[in-house]
Amino acid sequence: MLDQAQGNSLDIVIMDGSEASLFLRDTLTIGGTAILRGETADGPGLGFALSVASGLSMCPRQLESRYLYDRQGSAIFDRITEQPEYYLTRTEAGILADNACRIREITGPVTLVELGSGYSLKTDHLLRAWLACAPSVRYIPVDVSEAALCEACRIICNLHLSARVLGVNGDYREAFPMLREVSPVMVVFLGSTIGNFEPEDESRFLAELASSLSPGDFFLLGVDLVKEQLIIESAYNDVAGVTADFTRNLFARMNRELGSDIDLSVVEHVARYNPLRDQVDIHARFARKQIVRVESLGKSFAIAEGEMVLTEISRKYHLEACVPSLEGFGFETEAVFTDERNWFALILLKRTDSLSESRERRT
Ligand code: SAH
Ligand code: AVI
Repeated sequence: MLDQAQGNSLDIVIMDGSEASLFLRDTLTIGGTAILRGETADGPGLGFALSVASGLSMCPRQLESRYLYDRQGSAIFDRITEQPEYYLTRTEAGILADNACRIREITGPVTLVELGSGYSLKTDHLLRAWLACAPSVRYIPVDVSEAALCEACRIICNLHLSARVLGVNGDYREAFPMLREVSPVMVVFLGSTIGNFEPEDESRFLAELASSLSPGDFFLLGVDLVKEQLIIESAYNDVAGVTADFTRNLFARMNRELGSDIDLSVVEHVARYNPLRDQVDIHARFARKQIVRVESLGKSFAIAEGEMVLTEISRKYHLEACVPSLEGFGFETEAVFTDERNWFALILLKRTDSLSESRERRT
């Protein structure tokens, strides 16, 4: 499939092993912008159907949060970031604006690989800092949301003509094998998106990331810090109801893609902070009984009146615990940047020379 963007041309190709690696080298050395559609991209395949069927069979029922981000979901998330109650994006953007040049001083001219990049809006602070020091920058955004990824690549290639951009449309892990090839690299994971993982998934992710990086590579991680309950809860219960639309969109997506016929007016958004677990639990509460049909699998699920389906968790962090825990995966801390209220932190880590020592420290 060939998609023509204004300015640079935007090739959309299907990723496959050795071809992908050649393509990667070409795009990043010769220049231009391209998107690789990975095997885990959300195509018309069975992925969403299987995930919904598996999640609705659980007790209690829970859905995978990556499916919140189709075209509509990414656009709604973008509106969430503009809500007055949602302090995360604004605060992290301020920290990046203040510290991007310092980060570039520490890392040198590394390739930037961004996981869950969305529209890459905050990343512009990093791209500008990189371009202030060198004529070009290599940037690899990775996202399951094809719509957000394509839009981001278009904007960046129009804004920064010398940037070499390769979008990877798929799961975060799909980019891990290419990290060695593009080293020296800084993996960027912003927005506190790491907080959307269950703790055991977070540990697996960090271990895999550390072993995919080469010694001396960098990892820039954004984390939302524990703070007053009311401030956190308000961020997930904005008055305009945009976060509620975000939750509801997961079920609208089932109607669009799975052949279900859910009455969206009965789906209520419930977001509560659990201070014992330092996390926001986001549920869809069904005000009336509904049958969720997954046509391609020939399965139906009866959701009872008042039943809650977990759609997402958002964990919050204590710096004092988070930094040593990250170091236990094979990173050393280069710098920690926060805002004046200490609401959010950007942690700059470097992959240590050996992983075995850190594994021992972790166990
Ligand atoms: N980094 C941006 C966007 C955060 S929203 C910011 O800080 O504002 C989370 C992003 O991660 C979305 O764009 C979503 O599509 C993407 N995402 C969620 N799960 C993913 C997964 N498993 N693999 C790749 N991308 C994922
Ligand atoms: C992407 N992620 C970090 C957001 C968060 O704050 O956990 C997702 C979100 N869900 C509802 N509002 C925002």
